[in-house]
Amino acid sequence: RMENSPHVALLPSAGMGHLTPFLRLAATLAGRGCTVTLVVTHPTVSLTESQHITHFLSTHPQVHSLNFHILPFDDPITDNSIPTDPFFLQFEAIQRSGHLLPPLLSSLSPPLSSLVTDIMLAPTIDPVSTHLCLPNYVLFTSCAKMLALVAHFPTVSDKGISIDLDPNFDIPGLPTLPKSWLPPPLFDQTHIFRRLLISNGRGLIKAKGILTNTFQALESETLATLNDGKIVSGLPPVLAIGPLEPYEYGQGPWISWLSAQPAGSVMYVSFGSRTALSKEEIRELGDGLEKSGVRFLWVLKGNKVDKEDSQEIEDLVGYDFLKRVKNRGLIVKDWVDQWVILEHVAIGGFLSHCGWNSVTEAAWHGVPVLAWPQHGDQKLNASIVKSSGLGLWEESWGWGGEKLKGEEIGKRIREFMENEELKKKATNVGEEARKAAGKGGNSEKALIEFMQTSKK
Ligand code: BUP
Repeated sequence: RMENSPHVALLPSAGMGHLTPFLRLAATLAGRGCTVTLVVTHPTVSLTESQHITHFLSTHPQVHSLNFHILPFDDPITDNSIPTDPFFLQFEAIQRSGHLLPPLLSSLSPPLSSLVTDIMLAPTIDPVSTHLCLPNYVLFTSCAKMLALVAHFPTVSDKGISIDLDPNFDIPGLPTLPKSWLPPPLFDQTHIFRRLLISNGRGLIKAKGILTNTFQALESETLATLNDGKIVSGLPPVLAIGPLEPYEYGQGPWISWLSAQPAGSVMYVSFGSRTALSKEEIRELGDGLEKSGVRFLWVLKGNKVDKEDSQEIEDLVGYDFLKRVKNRGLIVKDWVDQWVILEHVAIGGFLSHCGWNSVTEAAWHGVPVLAWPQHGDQKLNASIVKSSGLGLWEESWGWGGEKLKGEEIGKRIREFMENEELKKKATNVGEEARKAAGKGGNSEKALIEFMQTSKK
């Protein structure tokens, strides 16, 4: 342990998109001599989360863990015909259990120096950190543009500004956004996502600092505006510390298949850990991949929550399809190590929902992204993919692919995989990403700054 090193407790919320950056930061801080405690929420929504936490703790014996048993919660607003997203319910359940944290956290030894918490805990953590006299840092797991939206949105709500009529949306100090880029539940006054986003925005301002998994070269304008106090006055300093790197590299049967494919020939297809396409969307995407003529590695999900995902690949895509593409496509349903896949020389592109972790991972490896946002922050993320040169985003595809046909998908995939100009631009983004996180880079400096202020 480093002399005078800080003891940092990390509190992730729910879903792999939130957990992954927390585990990466935990390993990074522990590797740099900090004492680290991971607060483990019970129960988790997905099996993947609990498996990753167990595995992480067993391979990082130097990281301590603290069990946090949350109180069960059912959304009273839920209309039975539209079940609320189980991850949203979990965010709210964690927020409602915040009062259980002070006795747990104050029992730790050596005493804590700071907390690093997920944005979804922001409203609940302020009384906790005040009570324990501990500085709280938010680790924001999406892009800086989404952070700007979260910081600004309470003002929209306070002023009763209607966002329904104007086709555009303004965040002070930033270029106007088309309203269609915002997460759709923001337009529903009663939606749990809107309620959470507003309370998170109010909580955010009380943090000591905000760490984000992005890097200067990717979002310099937004980061500067956030730190100028233009978006909301009193916003704590925003430190870009990304892209966060993995703590281990997994293997799987897919590796031998990938290794048999020519360099740059394979399209990796994944919509992240919490998006399951409908049966029709799966059929059209399969048709598109087939028509594109390119090789592909497709991570398929049949259900939002893995515990409820029991369908076989063949049931989802059909036996005939599997037979037709067997020489150039591999479809998997198990968890894969996406980082290792993106790193592989056979990969030439990534058809992605643009979850923020996926974007930062593609950026690191300089893999061109064909953006196909599905919900939440993903259009904002896709806009960065496009503006940075990391990839292409066909905006007319909208959210998901309700009306999209295989023909169109296939044509785009083929054009995208042949785009040499894009490959060069994505390679440049990769160089910037690795420079930022590497020794002496902006992100490394910001991380050291965080560790030093945490020590005091
Ligand atoms: Br699926 C899958 N293997 O099989 P995002 C995902 N991942 O390593 P999401 C795997 O999970 P949110 C798999 O590399 C990334 O680190 C992937 O996070 C990894 O999207 C993470 O990309 C997924 O942010 O989360 O899952 O939709 O909605 O919170 O953005």
